[in-house]
Amino acid sequence: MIPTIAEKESQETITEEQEKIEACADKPLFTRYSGNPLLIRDNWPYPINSVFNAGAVRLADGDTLLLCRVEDRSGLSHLCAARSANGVDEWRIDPQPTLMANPKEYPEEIWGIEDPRITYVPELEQYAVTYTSFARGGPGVSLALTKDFRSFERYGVIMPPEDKDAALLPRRIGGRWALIHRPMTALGAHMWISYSPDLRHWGSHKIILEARRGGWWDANKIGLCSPPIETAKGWLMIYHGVRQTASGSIYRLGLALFDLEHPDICLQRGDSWMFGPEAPYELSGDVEGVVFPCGQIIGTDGDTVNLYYGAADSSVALATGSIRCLLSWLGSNSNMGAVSEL
Ligand code: BMA
Repeated sequence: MIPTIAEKESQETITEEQEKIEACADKPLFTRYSGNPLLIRDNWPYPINSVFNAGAVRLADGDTLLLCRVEDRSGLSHLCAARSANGVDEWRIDPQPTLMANPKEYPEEIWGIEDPRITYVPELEQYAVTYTSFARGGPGVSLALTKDFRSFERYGVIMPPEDKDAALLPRRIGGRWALIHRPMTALGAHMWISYSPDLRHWGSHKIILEARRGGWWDANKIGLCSPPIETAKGWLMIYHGVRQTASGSIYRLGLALFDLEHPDICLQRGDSWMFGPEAPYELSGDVEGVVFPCGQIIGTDGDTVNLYYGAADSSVALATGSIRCLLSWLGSNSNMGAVSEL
């Protein structure tokens, strides 16, 4: 039987998609930008020790904004925005810190603020910035809302110490806001989800992904990297796993997929890590052997992922991947049996 035009077109689309997925097999999941590192201490308009672990977002005017963690020469961190038209070079860096710790009003920020993640929330028409506030009692999760990265409405601590690596989902799930975060408990450092009606009161806490044990690359300590990516197949989460070795920790990246309407349900988790410290700027710096993304920008094709990551706690670098390839890799490299090993 001769296929109708509609059948033929849909067949062609399926074949094209299949070809694109097959093309993933020959490529690394993330490719480093040849001009890495993107931002280093010497680029800064004022004296600092280091710049790393930046949140990322595309602004309404098309600019890429990186909200960088900047460690000053006292050792404490603040956040500073860098903007660029192409997300790669010609960065315009705020001449002064964009968001400073304010320990007078927020004592939990006494030892600085670190590692921001940015989520644009259409319902609020604002960006939600979740960051680590370094209190005497340890790191906690704080939240601030902003429209323009110039003025911020602080909500203060939303998860008390010890907790970090948090990002808000961009929309309510079942009527409630959802936050992914990483408290430390007697059981270890696992990823949790919590829900809130108003971004201030949080409950219904639940573990969504456990650090594995023993010899695994992600044994003992994991945490969300950049904010979850919403795909047709689920929330795609890039997370870091820490391997403790005799000569220090290695921070590498893994992938997991969670149900769209039930983000506490893990659908797939990669067995192996898919990106780790290899380049010279990742292997040497203030903390060697660290890749630590806090943000990504999805390309206008809906598939390209520009992942911005801190390298060795000393610079900001960029690597590019494809959502299609990440999902296809997960499909053939995941083992749900490894999720619960506690
Ligand atoms: C983590 C965080 C990150 C840092 C990493 C490696 O615990 O503090 O900010 O990049 O350690 O030092």
